Amino acid sequence: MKFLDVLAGGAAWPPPLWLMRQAGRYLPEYRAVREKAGDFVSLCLNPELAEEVTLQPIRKFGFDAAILFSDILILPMALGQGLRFAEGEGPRLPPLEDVGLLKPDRAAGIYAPVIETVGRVRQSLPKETALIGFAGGPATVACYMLDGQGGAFCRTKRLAYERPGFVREVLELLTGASVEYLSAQVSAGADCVMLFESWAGIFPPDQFREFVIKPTRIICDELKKRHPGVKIIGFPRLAGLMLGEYARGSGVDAVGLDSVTEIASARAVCPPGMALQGNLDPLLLKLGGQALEEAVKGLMEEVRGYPHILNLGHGITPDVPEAHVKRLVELVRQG
Ligand code: 1CP
Repeated sequence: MKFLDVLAGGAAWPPPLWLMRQAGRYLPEYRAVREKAGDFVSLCLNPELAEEVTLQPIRKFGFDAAILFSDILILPMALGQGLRFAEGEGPRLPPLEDVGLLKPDRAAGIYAPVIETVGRVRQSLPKETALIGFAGGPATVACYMLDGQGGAFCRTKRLAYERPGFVREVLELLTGASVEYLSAQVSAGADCVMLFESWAGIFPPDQFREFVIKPTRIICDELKKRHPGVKIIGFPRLAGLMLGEYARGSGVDAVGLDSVTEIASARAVCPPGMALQGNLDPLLLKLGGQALEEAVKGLMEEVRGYPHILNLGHGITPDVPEAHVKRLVELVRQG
């Protein structure tokens, strides 16, 4: 599988391609299924419908990898924290006060439909298409659990200084739960996994080491012990100058780059031969035209001869025209 060969450090031309959030609201067929499911969480927990939306972008664009349709917040929900998605506003959880209220022993029973989706998707996918399982990085998931919603994560930031023991407890629980969750995905047929540490960039260096790198290291070591050879992509968004330490110290096989990180600079601080993923600005995919053409050509030149997976620097937005995605695929495939 070309995708897995690149993750293992081999260069491929043209590079493999997929897009973060490739299943989503920019696709009319997604919006139709989403309507049928009712709310977003019900869609994530319905294996038949979740399988369908996972496959939609593969059928339409022929990406090299499918990503399981779910959300990073399904894990805290399975651990017993309330979760709802406010229409047009994003997730809402009751801000966590006491780790003792979480029920890690019951989580697997609640996320079982997600694991079933993994098995179904692997059966349906073409053999040459990789299936990516995922979880949120513990620090990012903790941000949502402690603040109860996206934003500046002020409560999490304050707690990290004032009650670091509490934050550590949350992270330890999440780290263990993430190992079980990801291990179940691999056992069910995920070819590799990705850790979305989307808010890694809000932590200063010492907290970054303790809250981002350390839990990731534990997850990678344990997953590799249970599933020798399994590949893990880490996405420490906005890590800045901490990227090198993350790439060398966290145990991941590849790193996803955000759009503000220069690829040559990333290469200079990552272990030689480590696969990189990214990092086209999602706005370019919305704009299309000359700006997109030039950026894709530049990115392709930049990554030629290196192990690189072409992707965006963050998720595709709902306002992206399908024609721009088609053009991106064309530009990448023609090499
Ligand atoms: O109404 C809808 O249809 C919900 C929109 C939506 C979708 C399609 C959400 C709500 N989540 C998802 C799917 C999703 N989320 C996937 C599926 C696979 C894919 O196609 O990529 C994945 C991998 C995620 C991961 C995720 N969820 C992250 C990490 C990546 C990132 O974008 O930074 C985060 C931070 C979330 C939380 C979340 N879920 C949904 C929203 C709108 C958000 C962000 C909330 C915020 O603004 O903080």
